[in-house]
This record gives sequence, C-alpha cells and structure tokens, in this order.
Amino acid sequence: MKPEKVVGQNIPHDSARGHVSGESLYVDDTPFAQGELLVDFFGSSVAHGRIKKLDLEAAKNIPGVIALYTYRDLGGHNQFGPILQDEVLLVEEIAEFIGHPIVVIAAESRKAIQKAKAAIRIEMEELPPVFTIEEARRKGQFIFKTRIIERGDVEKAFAEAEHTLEGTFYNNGQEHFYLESQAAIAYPGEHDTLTVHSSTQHPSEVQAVIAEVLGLGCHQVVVETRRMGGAFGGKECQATHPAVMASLVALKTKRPARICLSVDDDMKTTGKRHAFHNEYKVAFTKDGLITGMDVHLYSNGGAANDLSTAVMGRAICHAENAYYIPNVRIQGSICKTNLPPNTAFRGFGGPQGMANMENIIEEIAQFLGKDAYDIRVLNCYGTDDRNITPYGQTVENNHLPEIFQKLEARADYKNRLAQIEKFNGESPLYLKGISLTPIKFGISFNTKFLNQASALVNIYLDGTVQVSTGATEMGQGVNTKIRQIVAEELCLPVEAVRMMATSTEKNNNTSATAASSGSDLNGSAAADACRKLKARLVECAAGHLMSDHPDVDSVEWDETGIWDRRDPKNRLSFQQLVKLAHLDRVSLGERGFYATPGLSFDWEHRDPQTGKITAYGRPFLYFTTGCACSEVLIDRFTGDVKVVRSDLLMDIGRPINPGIDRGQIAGAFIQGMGWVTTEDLRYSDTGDLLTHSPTTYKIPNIQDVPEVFNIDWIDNPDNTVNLRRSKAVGEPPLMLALSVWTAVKHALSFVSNGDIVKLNLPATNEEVLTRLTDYANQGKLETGKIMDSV
Ligand code: LUZ
Ligand code: MOS
Repeated sequence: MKPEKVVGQNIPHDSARGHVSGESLYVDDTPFAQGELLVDFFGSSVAHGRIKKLDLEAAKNIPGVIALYTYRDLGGHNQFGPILQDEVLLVEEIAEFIGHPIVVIAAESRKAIQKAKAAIRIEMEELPPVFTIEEARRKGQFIFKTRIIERGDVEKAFAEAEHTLEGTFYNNGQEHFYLESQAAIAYPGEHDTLTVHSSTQHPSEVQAVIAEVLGLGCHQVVVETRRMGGAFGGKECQATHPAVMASLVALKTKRPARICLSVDDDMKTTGKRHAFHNEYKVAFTKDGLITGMDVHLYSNGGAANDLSTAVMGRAICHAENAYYIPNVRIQGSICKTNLPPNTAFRGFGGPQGMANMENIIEEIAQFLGKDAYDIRVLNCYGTDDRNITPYGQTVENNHLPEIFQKLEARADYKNRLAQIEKFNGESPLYLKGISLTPIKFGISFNTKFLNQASALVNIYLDGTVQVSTGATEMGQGVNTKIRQIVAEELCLPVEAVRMMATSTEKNNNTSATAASSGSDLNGSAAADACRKLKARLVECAAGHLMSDHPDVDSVEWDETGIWDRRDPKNRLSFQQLVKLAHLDRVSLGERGFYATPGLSFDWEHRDPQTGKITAYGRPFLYFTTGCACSEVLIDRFTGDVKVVRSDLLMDIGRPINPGIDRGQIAGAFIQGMGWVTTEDLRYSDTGDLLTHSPTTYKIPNIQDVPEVFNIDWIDNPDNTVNLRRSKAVGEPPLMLALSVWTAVKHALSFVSNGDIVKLNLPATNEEVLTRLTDYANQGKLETGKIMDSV
C-alpha cells in the first residue's frame, strides 16, 4: 500500500528510557501489598537421598513464620513437566539434587524465613549420586530414548574412506546469569482465584502448572508478565516452580505472597545449559571433503527431563551445522544425573551440536595440514545442489557461500593468517590464532504445535491502539518490533500504539517466547488482527466517503488518512473514521492468529530406501545464517585468552528494527564468547555448585569485548516466507562465538608438536595453560581431564 515508514526504522526500544532511569518495573519492584508474605523454600542438602524424618514443629513456632507446606498440602498433583511429567514440585521421599525443594516457607520477614530454615529438622539417608555423563552412561541412567537421524550408507563411507578421524569432545554447560532472578507475586482473589505476576517467558505454562498442582481450573488463574530482567531460556520452564510456591501460599493464607530467589540460590538450584560429551568419527578425502560422519551426542540432563528431549532434538538437527554430509548418522542420548534439571538456554542444543562439528572441521584441517577456512568452504551447503539436510529439509535461499567469500575479504583473513604464522614463529611471549566459522540455525520450534500465536488489537475512540500478544519482553525488543508492525499495518505513528503487559487473560494457550521466534509468531498474529480490522474500517470508510456508490477498491489508506482515490480531497483522519465506525456499531477490537505454515517433522520416519528409522521432514520455516572471523591472542605463560578482533556478517533478511537486531547480535556473540572461554561451572565432589556467584563464575565484561568488533549483514530481500521478509535473530549469533573457540584451537596447533590439538570447551585460561604445559613437555593430554573433576 505504501513504502515502509515504520518497519525497518530504528525506533528506540520500548524500555530504552525506563531501563536506565529505573522507571521500568520488574516483579520485585512492586510495592508491598497489605499483609503480603515472603515465600522461600527449604531444599535438600544432599544430591541424592531419602527423607527419613521431617520435623517442622520448631520452625512453625518461630515468630513471624505463618506457614510451612510440604507436598501433602498441595490440592492437586505434585507431578508435572513440560514434556514428560517426571518432576515433582516438592520432594515426597527421594531428593534428586541439591536444593530440590522439600518445604515451602511463608513468613512476614526475611529474618523469620532464615530462622525457619535453620529450625527445620530433617534426617536423610544418603543414596549414591551420579553427576557426570560418563557415570550415568556406565550405570545406564538415561532420560527418554536415544534419537537418531541417519542418511546414506555410513558403514560404506567409512570402509571406502581415504582418511578417518575419531575422538571425544567435551563442552560444558552455562549459567544464564539473568540480572533479575526467578520471581513471582501471587494475589488471592475471590472464590479461590489467583492473579500471579511472574518473571516468565511462558505465562501459559505457569498458569497451567499452578492450576494443575493446586487443583484449580486454568480459568481460576491469571498470569501476567510485564517484562523480565533477562531470561535467555532460563525462564522458559523454571520460572514455574517459584510461581507455584507463591500461589500455594496465596491460596492457602488468602494473603499476597512474593518469592524472589537470591542470586546464589538461583544459581545453585536452577538448571543451566546442558553439558555435552560427544563421540565422533568422520571420513574424508585427501582434499578434506567429508564423505561420512557418525556422531553420538550425550547430554547431562540433570534429575528430570524439563526440556532436555527438545534440546537434544535441536542439537541433533544442528550437528552438521552448515555442511553437506552425504552419509551421516547422528544419535542423541540424555543422561540422568543428580544435578538440577538442565533447561533451555539461548541456542537450545544448537551450540552444542555445532561446536562438535566445528571441532571436527578443525581436526580435519590440522590432520591434513590445510587451512580450516578452505575445508569449511569446501563442505558448506550449496545453493543449488548439496543442499539437503540429513533430515531431508532443503536449505533454500542459501547465502552462506556468498557470506564466506565476503567476510574472508572484509576481514582480510588470508593475509592475517599469513601474518599470524609469522608472528607465532617469532614471539616467545604470545601465540595468535584466527578462525572463520559459519552458522545455520533453523527457525521454528522443533515441536510443530508450538508454532502458533495470538494477538489482541483494540482501537480506542481517540485513535490510539493497545496491543496484547503472547510474547514476553525480556529485553530483546519483541514489543518494539510488534509495535512497529502494528503501526505500519494501520499507517499510524508508533506513538499511537502501546504494547500492553502479557497476560493469559488476553491471550490464552500461548507458547513460550522462545526459539528466536517471538517476533515472527506474535508479530504475524498482530498483523493478522490489523488486517481484519482494516477490512472492516475500509468498508465503513467507503460508506461514508462515497455515500452514492461505496467502492472499497477506491479507498486509499496511508499515513495522511483514509481517502477516495478518485477525489483525494474527500478524506477522513484515522480518528474520524474510528468514531464513525463506532457510531455505525462496527467492532474496533480484533483477535489475530498465526500458525507457521508448511511444517512437518517425524522422529520415527522409516526411510523407504534403507528401511531404517530416521528423523525426517521440514522442522524449520527457514534458516538464519552467518559467519564470524575471530582472532585471539594467547599469553604463553598464563594461558590468558584475549579476543582482539571479531568480524560478523549475517543473513537476517530485512530487519524490522536494525538497531534492535544489532543489539541482539552483539549481545548473543558476547554471551557465546563467555560460554566458549571463561564461564566454567565447577562442582564439589558432593555436587555442590562452587561457582555460584560473579566472584567465581566469570561472564564477559566490557574489557572482554573484542577491541575491533564489526557487525554487519548482507541485504537479502528474498525471505518472503516470514513477516516483512525479516529473519529471527535472537539466538543464531550466539553460535558465531564458536569462531573464538576454534581460533584458540588453531593457535595451539602452532605448539602441539604436529599433533591434532585436543581442547575442551570452554577454553578457559586454565584449560589453555594445561595444554600449553603439556605440549611443552611433549605430552598428549586427551580431552575431558578438567571436566572430570566433578
Ligand atoms: N524451545 C522449545 C526452544 O521448546 N523448542 C525449541 O525448538 C526451541 N528452540 C530454541 C529455543 N527454545
Ligand atoms: Mo529459548 S533457549 O527459551 O529460546
């Protein structure tokens, strides 16, 4: 109808001002209500144990303590879980991780809660715990079944291979480190109803679990989410437990109840990114062309499934990353251990699958003595052929070959590689490494039914608009993007459109804001509502502008108003039209809906040619892709790793808000850098998280940002399958940080005495120094030595 005026512009983030001024409200900023109680929980102090005796009498008698609840006080089912119902809210008999909640405490002060915790008498019989993937595998402790993708003839590929390599690759988990910890406030209403303010990515799941566990109907529970102070996947499932605890207290005591975990408790008791230990075998030609790959991914699921099966599904679907592999078998198994259930984290298995692949590429290059860049380009998915994934989806509209070439030139990769080779031969103090790696990230939830969204658009008589969707704002800017979509659809300035707090009362049965798809799904639903409203309003306008011969096809609608194409002076403002529509009794509110078209995926597909079971279909609407080139500088005496330069080039389609997308790319890359370098989860041998605060768990800070940091994207107007030709951007750039890890692996190859470098992820200073020392002593240290310290 008109060139894009709002979409594609750098409209400031909804909360840009509020976040710096402190005006933005988070759950725990809410003023205390009359009679409000504080809620906390008493958790298991052992990683695996049976409750022999639990005595709450002394705790109950502490002044200020109002109530203590165990599983016996739940009005509904103690059993729940987002995929498998294998979790309990409160331990009945067996505690399965340290911090596993046993007693919910409600009190009038924090002090009373502390005293109550100390006064709870509990006797536990300790059972043997399992913490590592190796131990769980030895004991055969798995969650769900092993899943598989298999294409071609893997055995034949290995039998006929010119070269093969095999090994084990370890990557560790990651703490979400959201600045706002898990929090909720539950307000009791009349007739056993609850209104719950929750810091969650998934208000509908919080609502459903509250109802289920407390024995209520979903219609008795409203969950509202204004915003989160970060989430990164950590609030996709695990915001639920504290919200249910607060709700339990509110329902029982009829007093508002607030829970807000301390950062230490949050870090110690909630799940993280899954650690993976993988076994791999790869077959390739003397030129480095991969002819076969056989990978078995093992994740550390923790004590319950949570989203582990879905995370493993995504890991399996990203284990070939951006490369065409004709004969391939990828398997994934989830190990059950006595750690808090691991959960969603930005990338959702994608990082773990891709890290394994990039490690393999690096090893092929080191084995053949070739530049890893050339191996990557050689194996990259093609534009017209060699472009079918192991699960049968064609990589359409593939710009990766072009991005490889452009970034190689922009980053001056080949020249810098030559300089680095010279430098490493001369410098006694430092080692340098450089690497240019791709990503290809599938967009859509890998569970088909989750790919749906609704939106509510209400127009008021003054011409302003309120929009509510199922999307939750966690700082990523989804509300700003949807606001732009609605403003553009209705030809209004963004100031006329306001995004409302997310509430299950306005949008029911929503999916989590996750899988990078918040704007895609909810923005499309909002656009759908606008189009329906517009159709009604155009008809109304035709009636008023052209009373003799109403002709909707002659109605023009742009930012100047609504007018008759044949007589442009005959016009109405948006506000005038809205008033007329109201007098005509035309509805000015609309509900939009969107379901991603064309998706199909079957984990149990039988390949007609091989007769074997394999995952197959089209799980993703499209792929977001990109490359990054990173250079690292390593101190040979301390192992200190500094990222001196990173150049990022992506295909993110046509951004709805380039500024917001740039922020997402920078943030995701730096968060990924933390995962691959300094963030190292360490546990005691009894399963206590030792790295439970910023003093011992090192996330990147401003000095860790690469000195030269270039972020750019190509122009790709061809992603017509998605909203306004945009592409999702929240998670994909995190995996560009793998270029930093492979750059470290590259740097170490200069001192590894001709051996292929073995390196765990993260490449912490300690890990790097261990390798340097070992190589200096002519050693051949395998992977896993550091992480086995658990
Ligand atoms: N959550 C989910 C996700 O439930 N399914 C997914 O495929 C997914 N992907 C990325 C992030 N969260
Ligand atoms: Mo998810 S890792 O909550 O997008």
